[in-house]
Amino acid sequence: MNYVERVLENLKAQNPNEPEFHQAATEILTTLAPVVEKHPEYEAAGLLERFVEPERVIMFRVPWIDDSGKVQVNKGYRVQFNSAIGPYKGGLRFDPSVNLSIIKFLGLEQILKNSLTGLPIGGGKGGSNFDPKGKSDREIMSFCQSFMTELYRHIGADTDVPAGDIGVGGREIGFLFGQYKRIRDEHVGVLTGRGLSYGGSLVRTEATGYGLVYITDEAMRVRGDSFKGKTVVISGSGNVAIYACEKAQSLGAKVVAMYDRGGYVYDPAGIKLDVIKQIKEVERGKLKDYAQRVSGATYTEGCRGIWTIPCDVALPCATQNEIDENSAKILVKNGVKYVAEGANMPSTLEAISVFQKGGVVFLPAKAANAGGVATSALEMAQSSGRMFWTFGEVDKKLKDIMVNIYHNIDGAAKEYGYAGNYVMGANIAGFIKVATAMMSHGIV
Ligand code: NDP
Ligand code: 2IT
Repeated sequence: MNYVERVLENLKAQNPNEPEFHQAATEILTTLAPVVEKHPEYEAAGLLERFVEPERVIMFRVPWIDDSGKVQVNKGYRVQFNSAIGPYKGGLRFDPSVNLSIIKFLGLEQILKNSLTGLPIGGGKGGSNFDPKGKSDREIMSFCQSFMTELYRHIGADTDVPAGDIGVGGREIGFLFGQYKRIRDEHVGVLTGRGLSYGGSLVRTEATGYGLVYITDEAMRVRGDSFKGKTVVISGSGNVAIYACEKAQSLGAKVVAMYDRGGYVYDPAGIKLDVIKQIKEVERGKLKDYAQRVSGATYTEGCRGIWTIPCDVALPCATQNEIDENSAKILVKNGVKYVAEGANMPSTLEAISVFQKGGVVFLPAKAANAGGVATSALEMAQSSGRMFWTFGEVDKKLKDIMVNIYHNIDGAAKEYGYAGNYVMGANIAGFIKVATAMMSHGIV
């Protein structure tokens, strides 16, 4: 067994019942074999063993009282995975599916993603199994205040800076920030994705979706191609999906389908994004209503069917493992040319292999959705400098970062003899910076 195989085997034995963590670690570690072969000093320094072990895992009780007066208890998590290149940075996810395995997979991915941005941010992730669906604003506030009453002691503007993810948007960040400020008596950039009136950055709301389209557009540009006239399918209808749709449409693409947890809408004339925004952002409603409001659109219960719609570009922007091997085969058979991951780990390992064998340009999450956390780092810079950049300034920096990431992962893939394999390129390029920093720090 080689070094990578031993570390992976040990990880699985020591962390049983964490399938998502195993999946992310397998994808990453297997691609790092050529790097550790080239650098035998990494094995001597136990580098991979340290890389896959979080620096700190915090788990806590989150008690709160619902509108009927009943006491509710949720689980809270923050995994501070790696601070070699900067303070821990990564989102908070509030979703009933959240468990330690999911937070650890997200944290591990975040280390390499944050490295790829080129900005000084380490990797972390957190969240709760709290379900925001159907809760009143008062209940959301009560939960967020209780969550922060424990979390505040572990985070800080130079220590660990959380942000949003599934189920955590501007409303939740506001309540979390208010409670942090009240307890600590500090108005600092301890969370990103803040409102513009209290230190947030322009473009942060749009950043992940816009960034996803910018990097895909660059992959197209170098191939003499563009979004113009392309048929696009986007899964999800949350923050990432909505702004990916907005930017793809502005570049001349036709987005024909989106989904939420209930099912998918197919609109052959092109999705009316103002209707989606009204339903999902304003009403916090269900996509099912779209078909009632837009003639010519159809709604189908269930999610997977969305991948049977023929498209040139697929942008999975909802959640992990939403594209399995079978869906990947259907997409390839229908002629998909580009798959770029807006969500974290939306493709199973088998699906990735189908895309790569099928000649699809496949841009993995840690590169493709890095625009969100990159803009978070720009928000941190503005907070520290107590100044604000214009929309155009932040948008230009975001675009430059995404274009750089494309060329960085493309270059790393070529350097190691895997031209066009952006899974290899992203893992290798992201890892080398973190490994170099860890080697400088000694055994810590
Ligand atoms: P949101 O909560 O805003 O939206 C999530 C969307 O995905 C919603 O439409 C939701 O449906 C749908 N969804 C969630 N879980 C499921 C599921 N199990 N089955 C089907 N649909 C589901 O989250 P974001 O847009 O912020 O995040 C989406 C993805 O992007 C996640 O993987 C996240 O980790 C990743 N990401 C987010 C970044 C950010 O800046 N926000 C940055 C980088 C990655 P419904 O509307 O019914 O709730
Ligand atoms: O997965 C992600 O990169 C995010 N949810 C955004 C993290 C951040 O700190 O902005």
